[in-house]
Amino acid sequence: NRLASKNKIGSGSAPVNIALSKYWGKRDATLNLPTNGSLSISLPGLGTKTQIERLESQNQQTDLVSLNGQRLDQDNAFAKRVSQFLNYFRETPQTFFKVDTENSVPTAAGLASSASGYAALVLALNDLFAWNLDNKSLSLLARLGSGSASRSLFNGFALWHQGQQADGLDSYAEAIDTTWPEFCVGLLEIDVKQKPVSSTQGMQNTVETCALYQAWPQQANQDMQTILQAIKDHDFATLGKTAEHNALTMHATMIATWPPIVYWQPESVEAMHKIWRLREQGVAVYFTMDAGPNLKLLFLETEKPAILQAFKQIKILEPFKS
Ligand code: 2P0
Repeated sequence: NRLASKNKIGSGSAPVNIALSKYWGKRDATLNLPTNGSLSISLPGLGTKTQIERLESQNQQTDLVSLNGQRLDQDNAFAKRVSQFLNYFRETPQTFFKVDTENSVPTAAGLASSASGYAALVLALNDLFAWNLDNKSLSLLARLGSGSASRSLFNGFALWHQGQQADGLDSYAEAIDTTWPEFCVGLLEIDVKQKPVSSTQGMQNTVETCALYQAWPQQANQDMQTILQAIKDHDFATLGKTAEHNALTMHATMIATWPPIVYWQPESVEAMHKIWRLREQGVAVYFTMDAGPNLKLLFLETEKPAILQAFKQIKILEPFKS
């Protein structure tokens, strides 16, 4: 019995990741198969810790899902999505789970909590059921929970292969075998409230209504290759330029969706202009943005003093060192 449980409680933790070349659009919405590959860096110290156990009581007819110490109602959107994912793993229809999730990032604010969330949940399931799965299999399973979660099993740079197969078994992420200890990411939080349009819904609307979207998959795959090479060469200028252009191209497709998806706030645009001014002054800093108003600044450790001076409220994260 492959589902024989060895451990009473399974636990797992995973970091958030920031895509340098983005995932936006699915060719299969059930399996979370993307229209293009993507590439990310994970952030140390930010992420999700999850514990899972099987509920033994016969009277228990639902999963029990908690987020940051608070039990969620059954009809809560987060709890429903977790339960739906757990349907893949029930030994019988009567098997229910207790899931406790702690996020060290604001949930659903464009800081990729679903990525670390489903990666941590898959690691917790792997522990509970004593599967001993390899990274590829863990990544495939995490992808079924949330596309970007496929990239959150790794500590450094990761590349999620688009894949070609209809069954999705070739669409998983792998670590990029390079360290770059000087590479920094700064979080510029503009607003951490729940976003108005979920990524899942937003990308679906973009695929369906945005004429510009036609150009996206090819551009994104090309950007991914350029950034992969730049990481191997430690060529920061090429990485920064390509990542920023990639993010703005993705946001252009969002804006050209109907109804329009504009995650930016006025302060987001203000910060962009500030970054462009800093670059004119010779500071090598670039930005990327996801499905929210916050900016993630990309720079090397040598620029840290200039960044701290320009952005008082920034949270600087150095990469994983090993
Ligand atoms: C990314 N985002 O590559 C892109 C950039 C947001 C903008 O992956 O429907 O939560 O769960 O597969 O992974 C966010 O989308 O979407 C995301 P689902 P997901 O990081």
